[in-house]
Amino acid sequence: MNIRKVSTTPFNDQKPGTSGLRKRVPVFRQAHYLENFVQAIFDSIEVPQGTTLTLGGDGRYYNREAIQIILKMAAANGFGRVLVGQGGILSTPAASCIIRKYATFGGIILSASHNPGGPDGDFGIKYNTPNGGPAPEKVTEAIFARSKELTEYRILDAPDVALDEMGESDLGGMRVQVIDPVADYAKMMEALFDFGAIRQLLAGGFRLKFDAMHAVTGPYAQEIFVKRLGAPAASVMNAVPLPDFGGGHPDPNLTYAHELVEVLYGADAPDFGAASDGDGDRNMILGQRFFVTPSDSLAILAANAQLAPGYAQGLAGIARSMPTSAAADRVAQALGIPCFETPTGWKFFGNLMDAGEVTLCGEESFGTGSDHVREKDGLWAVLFWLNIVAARKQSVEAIVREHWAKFGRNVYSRHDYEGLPLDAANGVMKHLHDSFATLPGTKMGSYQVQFCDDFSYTDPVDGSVSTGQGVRIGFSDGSRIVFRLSGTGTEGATLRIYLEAYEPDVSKHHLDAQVALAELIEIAASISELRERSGRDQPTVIT
Ligand code: VG1
Ligand code: CO
Repeated sequence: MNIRKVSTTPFNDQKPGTSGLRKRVPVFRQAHYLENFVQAIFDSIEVPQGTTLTLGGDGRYYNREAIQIILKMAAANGFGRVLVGQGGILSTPAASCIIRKYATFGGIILSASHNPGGPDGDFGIKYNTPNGGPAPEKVTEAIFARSKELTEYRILDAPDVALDEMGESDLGGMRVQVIDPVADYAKMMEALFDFGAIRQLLAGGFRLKFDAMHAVTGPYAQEIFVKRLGAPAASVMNAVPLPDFGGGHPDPNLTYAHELVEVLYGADAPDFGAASDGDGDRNMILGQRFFVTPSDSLAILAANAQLAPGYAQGLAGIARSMPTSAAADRVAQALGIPCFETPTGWKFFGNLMDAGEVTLCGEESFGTGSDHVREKDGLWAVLFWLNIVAARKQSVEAIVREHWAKFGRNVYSRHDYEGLPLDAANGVMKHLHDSFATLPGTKMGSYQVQFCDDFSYTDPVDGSVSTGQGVRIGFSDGSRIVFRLSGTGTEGATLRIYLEAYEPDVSKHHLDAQVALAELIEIAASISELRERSGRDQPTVIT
């Protein structure tokens, strides 16, 4: 066995963000860049000799090269076995499923999620712990600290491993097991949902359209929707994963999934539409000419959970990220179960799920999931919705409207300002902080500011504290504006403005969210001085 110790110097920018380290492909392709970060992971997690690692990615540009490097580094760092998805592919929720099912010593997932791919696109890497979830902050901080002091990394000198056929091979004494990326995951979905009822729904003429956006979920969707549930092959569009996602932006929202949106809002629209992102953990749910806000989706799944076999015994609790609307809180209250509010990012849900405190989790950013894995899960959410539609025999729109009639509507929207100069974005956040003393009590149109703060979270399980998680402006009627800077972008800054107003009056539930939130949108612009500071008067993306 020929292990090479390669001298290196640290990079100073390997700080993981909301979900792992994300950089442009050319950054990752610099000599030693990926290797340094992988060595920093291995050094921080103290790999037990001979243990097993899960490895896979969303198939984006540079996935294959990175997998080969990581395999050789795993062999040189004492792993005894690596489970790697065929072709180097594993969706994020499937990777979480594999880590848990085979009790591996965590896993490395290669993805920049919804960010575009290609030679000049984005690439990303993150470590998931043995519970299957994204490493918590104390682990990512240790990785970052280690990355700043590395002087060498270890890698095996060996030819590349064949990844396209399933089976086992030897790599310098370490076993490489190429596994089916879909089978274990599909089996798990079958155990959670009523496939018989969904099959019947589809056989009865209910039409489904799923957009895989040329990203990782194509093969998963074909296996589950077409093969196991009997949907026509044409139900899955953009089903072939491509390293550059066909030049698209694999983010399942009304802006970037416009191809699907046009179908669902067109003449002869199908009954149900859905899309997932680059790595398969996000979901967008559409009815015929109807969009389900992710915050509402979480609340509706919670309210109807007992209709799915996997959740028939009820929910222990619900957790949502802070900027997600309080629609789920109302359901939790009605069910008499706890509801937790965590910072943005799935890594904050892990402890709550491990402790058995919550069953369902969700984020406004098209992320929903449960304790079946420790990641958000796009296809899981789609199947959950199909299960509910099959059981209730109602359209998506009817289910949402009934929900609003019962619980009231948390009217919600997020406005993203992408690619802002760093100075302008930081200036907006500083200005908001500087206004904390004067804002409370201020009247603005029909609203009055009740409180403002910068959200901080104390994990109820391990007591760890996370500060600076977003500026909240709360109004006396329960409406809310939240300002946050994105932690997943790779260029400039992205400012996210989250807007929420509660509307109990059914006669106003038909209003478009942008109309219903118009006054709050203006207030957000004025208290942040966003237009003056950035020169922008329109968001890049509205969800
Ligand atoms: C965004 C979302 C956040 C999500 C994260 C990772 O982070 O807002 O809710 O957990 O992406 O999702 P940020 O810091 O850019 O707001 V994914 O599908 O990109 O792994
Ligand atoms: Co994702």
